[in-house]
Amino acid sequence: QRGLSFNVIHRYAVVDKYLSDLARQYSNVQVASGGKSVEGRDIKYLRISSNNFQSSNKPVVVIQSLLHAREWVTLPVTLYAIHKLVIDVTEQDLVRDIDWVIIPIANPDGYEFTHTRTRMWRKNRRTGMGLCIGVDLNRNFDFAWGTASSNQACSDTFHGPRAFSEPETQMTRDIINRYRSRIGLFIDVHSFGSLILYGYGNRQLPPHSNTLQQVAVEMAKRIDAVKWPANRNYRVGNIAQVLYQASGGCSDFAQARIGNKLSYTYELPAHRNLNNMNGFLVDPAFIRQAGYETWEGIKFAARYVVKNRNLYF
Ligand code: 0X9
Ligand code: ZN
Repeated sequence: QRGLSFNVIHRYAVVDKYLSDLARQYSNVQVASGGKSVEGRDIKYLRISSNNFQSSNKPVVVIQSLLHAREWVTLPVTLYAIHKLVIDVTEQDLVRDIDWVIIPIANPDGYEFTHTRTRMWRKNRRTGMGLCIGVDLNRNFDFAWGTASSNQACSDTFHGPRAFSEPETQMTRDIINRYRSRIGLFIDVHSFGSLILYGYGNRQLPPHSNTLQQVAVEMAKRIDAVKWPANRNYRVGNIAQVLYQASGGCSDFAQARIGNKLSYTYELPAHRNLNNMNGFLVDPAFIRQAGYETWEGIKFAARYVVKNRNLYF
């Protein structure tokens, strides 16, 4: 198994087959379906564990990408993590001390639609709301739902008819709830903006926001140290303070459920100095780089969890 190449952004079917192949070839990898999307695609995720995942008591790190369909560069970040945890394992402690849940394509219908029809599609592909299609999955989680989002189906930030109305958000919710007591770190990967954000999207700060801030600052340092092609200048902070108010966010729901542990929304950098180019487009030369440099940050937070596990578990 040589893994997937890092010179293109792979389609759903390619990733789907890859996950199944890994589970067949590596005894520490399980593939599962979290359920079906609106259009009936399986939402697959991996569990990586050196012992039996279910009966293990190691901390769990969850990484998710492509909740927003057009944010293509987020996919190689999770694929790179899988590569370093399964195929090219150079840092054994990461698989010895941690169990991993990785959801590469959280919004498969929207993602395929960006390949076949509309490159800048963001939402899922929910129909039945009149002329407009799609719910913004990152406004559909049950945290302050409906307070800083749109009730208009045509809006790109439409929160849906109710919290967790969508199978895609139910899937992530169920994973969070199932492993809640063991999740030490939850990362929802988005693009773009070079940001590491923590809760909450309504300006309220979690009680351990100092820890969230300090760990994120260290993650950003690790990423910035890679310097390709220049320092990334990652910024860190509360979502509402650094970016804007937003309700129903995935990482906010995760944060509320996992208590004093770590939950972040990552906004990856645009692929290069874009100036007036569109930041969602991906330069092939940046694909591997995005995976590599983001992994530097994730590793820091994952090891922080292991080091401090007595505080959490
Ligand atoms: O607006 C969003 O959903 C995210 N930015 S993006 O450009 N990828 O759309 C940021 C969401 C962070 N908010 C919460 N987690 N509440
Ligand atoms: Zn996004």
